[in-house]
Amino acid sequence: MMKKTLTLLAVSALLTGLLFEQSIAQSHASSHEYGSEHSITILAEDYAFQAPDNIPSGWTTIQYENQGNEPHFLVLAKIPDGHTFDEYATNIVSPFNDVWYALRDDGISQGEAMERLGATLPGWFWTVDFMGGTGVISPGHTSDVTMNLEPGTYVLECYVKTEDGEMHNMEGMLRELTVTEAPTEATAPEADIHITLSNFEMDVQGSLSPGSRTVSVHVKENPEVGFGHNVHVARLDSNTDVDELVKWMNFFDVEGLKTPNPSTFVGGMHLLPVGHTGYFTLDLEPGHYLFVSEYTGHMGVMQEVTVE
Ligand SMILES: [Cu+2]
Repeated sequence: MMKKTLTLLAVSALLTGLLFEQSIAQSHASSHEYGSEHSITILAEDYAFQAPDNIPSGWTTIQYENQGNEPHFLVLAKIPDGHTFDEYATNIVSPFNDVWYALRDDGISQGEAMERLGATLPGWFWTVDFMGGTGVISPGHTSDVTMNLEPGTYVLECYVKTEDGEMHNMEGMLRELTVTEAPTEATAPEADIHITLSNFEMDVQGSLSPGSRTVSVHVKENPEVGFGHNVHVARLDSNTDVDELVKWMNFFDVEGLKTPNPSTFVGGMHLLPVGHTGYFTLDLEPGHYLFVSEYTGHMGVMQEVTVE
């Protein structure tokens, strides 16, 4: 009996040693190979994010799972030095909500809404760096996005609206994330579809055939007025009204970004700074897709794509 126990211990020690060596070999390999990744999971619920509080800086893959019954996205906003998460909630999210209520309840025009935002947002809002995130993701869907995150204090946010027209960030989808100085050794993934966003065009190039794709999104320029360009990927079916879908993408439209989602949203990349590149994965099936920007889609920053 004693001998058997010892033998088992010896085998177990040997296995542990082997596994230990293997894990060293693996972490060594994954740190240096092209395309290695550091990934975290963020869950979206109605209406909260489940997410870590601290993550390392550098290339980060976020597996974003929408476990709610409503569409959700993820915005990563990097707060400028000297400002805090609480200030972001009070001085930025609240004025947006006030202007949204004026659009919804008082019928002000989109032009008036922009003017009011200009008058009520603090000057430092325009120095917030939007560092990516996901496109709108349908309930039950998952999206992987990869961005290069600099150290700092970030806000995780979703401002899709409920059926009653309440913004999700006001309902609880607003959370602080600290990106620490410690770097990951992950590198950028290799893309097989390339999107370039400029004024006012969305250029989509690459392997638009069925399969698992990695899409790069590069922001070449941003309009002087507004918030910039992002990418949302909607799968179209035979009765999807593309004009209505583009209208839905506009936050400032009274019916815009309001639950329920008018189409199945399967991926995308949220606002990035000019000159930056982010990545997202996409499982393409034969059919029709619309790649569309939220704030600038109705100005032409979109492309319909057919996968044969
Ligand atoms: Cu949401």
